Amino acid sequence: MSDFTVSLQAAERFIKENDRFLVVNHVNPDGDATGSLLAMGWLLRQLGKQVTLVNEGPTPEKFMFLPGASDILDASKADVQKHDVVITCDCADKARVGQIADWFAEGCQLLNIDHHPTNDGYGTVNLVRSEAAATAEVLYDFIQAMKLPVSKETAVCLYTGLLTDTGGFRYSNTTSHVMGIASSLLSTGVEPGKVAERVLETITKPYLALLTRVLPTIEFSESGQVASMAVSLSDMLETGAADEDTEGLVNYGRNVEGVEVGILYKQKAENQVKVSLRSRERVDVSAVAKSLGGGGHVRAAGCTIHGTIEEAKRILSQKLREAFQKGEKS
Ligand SMILES: [Mn+2]
Repeated sequence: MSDFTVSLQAAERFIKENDRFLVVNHVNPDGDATGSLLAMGWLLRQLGKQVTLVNEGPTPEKFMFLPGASDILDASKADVQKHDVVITCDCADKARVGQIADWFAEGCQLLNIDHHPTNDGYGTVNLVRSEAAATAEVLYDFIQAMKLPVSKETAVCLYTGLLTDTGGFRYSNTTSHVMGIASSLLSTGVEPGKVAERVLETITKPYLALLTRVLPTIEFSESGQVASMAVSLSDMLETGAADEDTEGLVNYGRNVEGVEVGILYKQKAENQVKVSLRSRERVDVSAVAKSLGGGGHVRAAGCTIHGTIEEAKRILSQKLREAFQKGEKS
């Protein structure tokens, strides 16, 4: 029996043996985090369980069309409810849940469902498959293993997770397994054009305002292989952009021909910079991020640097020089 099959069975027991669940995802939730959270909610309700779904902040507007999205609590506005049984979706480590950690009772039982290679196995039960394109893929396999039907509500949530974490079925994680799952989700009645329109195509005016400020900040390394852009606190404030509006900006640099690594420096506070890294085919950016206390995937990762944007740039340029040297040796 494979390790993953053992984990599937342990996860099934975890769900069957408990009745009241707190389901959470990571700070600044993306399509996979939100889709998995909601799909887990639908799965548990289908089994007659009591469910509380919570985000650290508000659910991003573009995911509000997902069935059940209006039931997700906003932890920044709700009273803390302590829970003994917790399920985390799409969180590589416990700290990724942010302030929601306050909702975990001491010694709580925790089921960790994820697909990040940097996942540190912090759960009581860990259902983690790093080859999966999305947590939604792991969750679909889990529902299949439990021999449960996939409702249309669950399907649209899972489809959104697959669609966003594969960049619209374009990234190298788009396997035949992913497409097989997508196909079976469509057969429940999911409308792919509508989902793509909502989560991939539609942009907000603050996003456009932010983009016009951030594109001119692009800088290329001497070799032309690294392209970086920066977002300051005032850029966010003056354009009225939300956190979710910075998503995808990093790809503009990475997509320039000849560029291997794209970086976005995003100032979070006077002395705190969130760094997003994307690579094309050679550099393992999850290793770079991990060496700076962050994590992620080989082609998409991130970390937080305590310092100014200029200090973060110096640290990253040193780390990337080393990563390129490693990439050339292997
Ligand atoms: Mn994910």
